[in-house]
Amino acid sequence: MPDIRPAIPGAARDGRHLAHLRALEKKALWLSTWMIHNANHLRPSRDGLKVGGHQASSASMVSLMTALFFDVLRPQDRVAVKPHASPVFHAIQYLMGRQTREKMERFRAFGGAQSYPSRTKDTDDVDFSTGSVGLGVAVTAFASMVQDYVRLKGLSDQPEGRMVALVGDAEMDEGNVFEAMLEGWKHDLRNAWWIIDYNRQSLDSVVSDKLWEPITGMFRSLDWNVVIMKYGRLLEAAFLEPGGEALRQWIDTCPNQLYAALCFKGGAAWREALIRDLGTTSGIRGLLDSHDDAMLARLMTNLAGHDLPTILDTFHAAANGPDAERPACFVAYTVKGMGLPFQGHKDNHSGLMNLEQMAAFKAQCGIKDGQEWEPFAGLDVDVEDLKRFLTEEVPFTATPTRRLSAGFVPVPERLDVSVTERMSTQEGFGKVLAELAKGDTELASRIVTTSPDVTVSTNLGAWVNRRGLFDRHERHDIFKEQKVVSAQRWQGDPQGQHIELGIAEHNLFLMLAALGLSHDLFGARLLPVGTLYDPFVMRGLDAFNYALYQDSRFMLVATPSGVTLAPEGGAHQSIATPLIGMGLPKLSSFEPAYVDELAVIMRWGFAHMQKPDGGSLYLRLSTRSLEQPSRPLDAEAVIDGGYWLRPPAPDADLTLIYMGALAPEVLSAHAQLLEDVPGAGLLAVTSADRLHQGWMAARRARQAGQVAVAPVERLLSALPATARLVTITDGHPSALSWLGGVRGHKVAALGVETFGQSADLPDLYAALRLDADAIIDAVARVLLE
Ligand SMILES: Cc1ncc(C[n+]2csc(CCOP(=O)(O)OP(=O)(O)O)c2C)c(N)n1
Ligand SMILES: [Mg+2]
Repeated sequence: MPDIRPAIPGAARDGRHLAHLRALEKKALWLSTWMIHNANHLRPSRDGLKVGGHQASSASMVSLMTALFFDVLRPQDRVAVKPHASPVFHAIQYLMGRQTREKMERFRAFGGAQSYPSRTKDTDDVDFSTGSVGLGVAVTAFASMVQDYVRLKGLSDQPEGRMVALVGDAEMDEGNVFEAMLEGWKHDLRNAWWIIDYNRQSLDSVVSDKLWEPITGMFRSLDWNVVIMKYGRLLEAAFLEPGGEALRQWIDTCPNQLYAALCFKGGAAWREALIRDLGTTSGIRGLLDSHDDAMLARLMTNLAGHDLPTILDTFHAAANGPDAERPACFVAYTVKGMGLPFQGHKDNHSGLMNLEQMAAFKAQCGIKDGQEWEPFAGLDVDVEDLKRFLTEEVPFTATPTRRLSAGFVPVPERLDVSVTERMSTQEGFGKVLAELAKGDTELASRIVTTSPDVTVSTNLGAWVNRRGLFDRHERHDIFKEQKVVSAQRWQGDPQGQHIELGIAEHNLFLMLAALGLSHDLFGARLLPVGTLYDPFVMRGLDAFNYALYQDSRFMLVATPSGVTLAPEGGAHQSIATPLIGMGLPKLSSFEPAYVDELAVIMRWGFAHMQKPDGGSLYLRLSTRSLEQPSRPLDAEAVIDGGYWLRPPAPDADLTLIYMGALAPEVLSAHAQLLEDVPGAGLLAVTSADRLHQGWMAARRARQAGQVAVAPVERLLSALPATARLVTITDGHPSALSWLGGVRGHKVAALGVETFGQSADLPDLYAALRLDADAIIDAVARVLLE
C-alpha cells in the first residue's frame, strides 16, 4: 500500500481557525517554558535540589501538540504524551480550562502538576502515564487491541477512538517498542498513531544520521503507514524557486550535528554555510539576498513539525484517507528547543533559560509583568472569539470528562474447585478457571486471560478450550479439522477470551496494563489474568511496575516458581521475586501452599481488582504436588496473610513459619521436633506481603492515635517474648526474616541465597539447606542463641 503523503499545502482550515491555533501554539510554548522557569528560578528552594523540567524537549513538541489537542483529536482518542513534554500537556490543559493555575505554579512540587504525565497524581486529563521511555509508546498498541476486544464483544458503547503516542525519537531505541510492533502485527493492530518528534537529539547527544531509515524500514515491513513530515511551507515554497532543488539537497544531506549547530547559531551562520557550499549555485545568492538573518533562520528551521498548516493537513489526510484505520507512524522533523535560545544545542536536554533569556523571551511573547499566568495575555487575536473557539469548537473539550467508569462485576461467595488428594497450586489455578469457564456467570464473561507462549504450561489449557482464543477474525483450528488428536482446541474468534502473546514478557505486562485500564479508557470492566513463569517476571519488570504505576488492575499468576521446579535448573529458578511482590505498590502478592487457600485468594482478588482503593494481585504458584488438607479454612486469615496451622502452646519456645511449596519439609521437621520442643507452633504464611502491609498500616494508625493491632501482631502475640522463630521459604529469606522484628523475637531465616541448578528435590533442598534436616539444624542453633 502506498504511504499517505501530506495533502496539498494550503487546504482546509480558514484564516480565523489557523489564527486561533497559532495563538494557542504561542501560549503553549510560553506557558510550558514559564512553568519550568517558575519552578526553578522563582519558587523558593528549601533543599537546594535542582527542580528541572525540560524546556527544550517541550518546545520541540509544541506545534504538534497544539494541532492534535486543539484540532485533530476527538474525545474518544487516547494519548500517551512523551514524558518530557509534560509541561506542554499541562499548559494545553490549562488553556482548555482543565488545569488550575495553582497546580501550574506548583509544577514538580508536592500536589502540583507532575513532572511526567500521571494518570493517578495529575488531576488534568491524562490517559496514560509516561516516564520510563518506550513504555508509553507501546502501551497504546495494546490499548487499541483492548478497544477491539471490548467493542467486538459489545461490552463498550463508546465511539471507536485512536490510540496516539507522542514519541521522543530516542524512545525508538527501547527494544520494547519493537516487541510491541511485532505483537501488534500478529494481532492485526488498527487505530494506532505513533507520532515521532524527530528532533534528532536524545539526552546526551545528536543521534546518528539517517536513523529514520532503519526505523521507518521496520514500520513499513510491519505494514504500518509511514508518513515523513519533513519540510514546512516556507521551505517547500523556497524549493520551487531558482536554486531551490540545490537547497533541498543540501539540507537533505546536511549531517544532523551540523544542522543542529546551525539552528543554535542562527541566521549569520546559516548564511555563511550556504555561501560556502552553494555560493556558486544559480539562484542561491538571490535567495540569500532576499532574506535577512532572522528570516533566513526562520526559513532554514521551517521543518514540518513546527508548521501548523502542514501538520494539520497531514493528520487530517491520514485520519480521513482510505487507510484511516491502518496503524500509522509519523516522522515529524523538529528542532529541539525550537524558538528558545538553546535551540539545536547538543546539551540542551536539561538546559534552562536564565533570567535574562527569560526576560527577553517574555518581551518577545508580549507578556507584561504580572500577566505571566494569564492564559490569553500577549495575543493579537480576538480573545473572546478565541475563548468561544476553545469551548465550542475544540473537539476535545466537547465532553465534560473523558475518564469513564464501569460497574462492579459480582463475585460469588466462593469459587468452586474440586480438590484431589494430591495436587499443586498451579493445577488448582487451572481448575478454578476451568470451573468458571463451564458456568455462565458475569464474572466468567469478564475474565480475559493472556500469556506469553506459556498458556498450556501454566495450566490455562482447559479455560482456553472452553472460552476460545480472541481473534478479530475467525481462526480455524487446522489441527482439529485435520483430525490430529490434541488436548488443545485453539480456534479463535471475536468472542474468544484468551489473548495469546509471543514470548516477550514486556508485552504481557503492557497487555495487562491496557486490559486493566479498560474500565477507565473504554467504560468496560475486564478482569485480566496473565500467566508466566515466575523467573521471567524480571524480564517484564519495568512494564509490570509501569502497569501498577498507572493503577491498572490485573491478576498475575507466576508459575512455576523457586528452586522447587528443580530439574529445570538455575536459569528458570526464581529467587528474588517474593521481594518484588512485596516491594511493588498497588500489588498484593500471595504464595499459597494449598489449593483451598488459592481459591479463597482468587475470589478475594476478583473483587479487590474492582475496588476504587483496591489493586492488582501476584500469585506465586508451584508445580509441586502436595497432599491437600480437608478442613475448615479461615478465609479472612488467608487474605490477611497467615494462620496457625498448629497453634503454639502458651509457653512455646519455638515456632516454625513457612510460605509456599516447602510446606511438607516444614511439617516433617515440625513432627520430629515436637518430641524435644513440645508445644512448638507452626505458622502458615499465605502472603508475606499482606502481613507486612498490615503491620505498617497498624503502626501508621497508632501514630495517628487510633487503636490498631495488625494480623501479624495478633498471630505472634500467641508466643512468649523468649520464643525463637525459624522461617523458611523457597525464595530469598528476607521475605520472612522481618517477622522477627514485629515483636522482637530471635529469628533464623532459611531460604535461597545462591543460584540453583538442575537436580531432584531431595538433592537440591539438601544442597540449599531447605530440607527437614536443615530446619532441625537451624532450630537447634537458634534455641542456643
Ligand atoms: C527507560 C528510561 N531510560 C532513561 C531515561 C532518561 N531519559 C529521559 S529523556 C531521555 C532522552 C530522550 O530523548 P528523546 O526521546 O529523543 O526526547 P527529546 O528530549 O529529544 O524530545 C533519557 C535518556 C528515561 N526517562 N527512561
Ligand atoms: Mg529527541
